[in-house]
Amino acid sequence: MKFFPSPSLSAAIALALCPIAAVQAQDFRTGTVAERYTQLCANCHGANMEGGQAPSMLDDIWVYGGDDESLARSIRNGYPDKGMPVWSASLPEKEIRAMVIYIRETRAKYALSQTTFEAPAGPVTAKSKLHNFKLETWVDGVTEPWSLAFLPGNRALVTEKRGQLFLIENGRLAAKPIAGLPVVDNNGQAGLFDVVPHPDYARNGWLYLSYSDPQENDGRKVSLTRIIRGKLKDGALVEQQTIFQGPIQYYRNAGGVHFGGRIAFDRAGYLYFTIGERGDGTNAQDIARPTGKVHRLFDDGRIPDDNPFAKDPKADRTIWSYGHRNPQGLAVDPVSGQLFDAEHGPRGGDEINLVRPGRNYGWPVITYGMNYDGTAMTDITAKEGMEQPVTYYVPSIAICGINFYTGSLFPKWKNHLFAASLAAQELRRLEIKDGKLVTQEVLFKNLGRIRHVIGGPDGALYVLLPTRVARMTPAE
Ligand SMILES: [Ca+2]
Repeated sequence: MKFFPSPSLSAAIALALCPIAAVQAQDFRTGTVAERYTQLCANCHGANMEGGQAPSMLDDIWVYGGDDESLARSIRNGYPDKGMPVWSASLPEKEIRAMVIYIRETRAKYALSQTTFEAPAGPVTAKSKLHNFKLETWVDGVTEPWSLAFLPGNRALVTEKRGQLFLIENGRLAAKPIAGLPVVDNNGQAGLFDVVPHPDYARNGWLYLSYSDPQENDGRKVSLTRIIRGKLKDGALVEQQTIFQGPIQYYRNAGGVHFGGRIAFDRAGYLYFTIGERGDGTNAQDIARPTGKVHRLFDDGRIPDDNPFAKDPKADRTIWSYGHRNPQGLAVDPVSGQLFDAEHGPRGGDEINLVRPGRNYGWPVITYGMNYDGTAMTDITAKEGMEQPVTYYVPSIAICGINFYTGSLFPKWKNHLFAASLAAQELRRLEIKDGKLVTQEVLFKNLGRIRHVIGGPDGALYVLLPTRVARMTPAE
């Protein structure tokens, strides 16, 4: 961190401005991180981190290092000879971690305030590192689209979170939704989620859907992510079968949060899907429960014998991996065959993970985030026996759908991972090699919350915005 880069500033002056003795006598274990910043840091670093007696934390000049560990060390140990107090005695480690997250958030907000983004009504043309591209509306008039699936014959299906499935034929949205869908809990974060065709759809016609299934338990309205499959016939979903339904005791309050809901098939034809921890992190660490997990089944719902907990009588045998918070992205690398998830973290700490069988992804024991209300959660970001993410986002971008690009319109993007984000309204491109992040870039942002991104059979990339599906094609 860069405290007092000018050695000419005397310690005596700094001490007078930042009364070390007074602040260190207090205990700062309660309150939000923003309140703590105002109490302890604003006097020297400025009300908005713009600097004052101590340097700005908004620019990119760091005398003592600007990475997370350097920031934490500077807060912990201070630079008493330069007037920066030692905070280790009065701030627990988790509060120091929360302050690092808060500095990251404030820097990101400031960077955004210094940038102007056009929000044009018509097509957008943009430059990026490997390809320039045009983004234009493909299908308009959808409400909170959650997923998109391409079918043979210039057809596609789009789910709306509110519980409707629409056919798109030759780029035209059908007037009426597909009939015969199950009743969906669409309150809060609940709704109709993914639609994915069977890898052999052309032969068998199976479509897989995930949704929040409403039930009653002890007179309470509850819901949980359920997986079904069915076939399209005469504008209706027929021959419906349940592929996965969790035990009623693990259903949680209807509406509510963290349903997961993404589906993916791997190259061998296994079906994977995600269920979020329903707002209770302890669920994610309990392998008896389906919540906070990635699951693996055969395409007809049978449980493979070689699932990691298939022989454990106390476990939910469908579990593939655990310790997940709210995974709304799931995709298989077309080159390595490896499975990746993207999950919403708390405030700061969204993750992309390489998902391996039986592994523990750490939530809520380890996280790079803090509580939404700005109180500290933990300083533990790594632990033996728990997996580290491929990459994480502080501040959170609210990462959502992910997909690898396998088309040919953008040859330099082939096999790269694309990630949608809701809060930051960004589309990201990531290069991942051997499970490690090589590089990533933001392709565009501020056209609205992005729920998902998927390549089409024409090689274009399709992006789900709040009321439309946009199509990305190469531009000069
Ligand atoms: Ca994790």
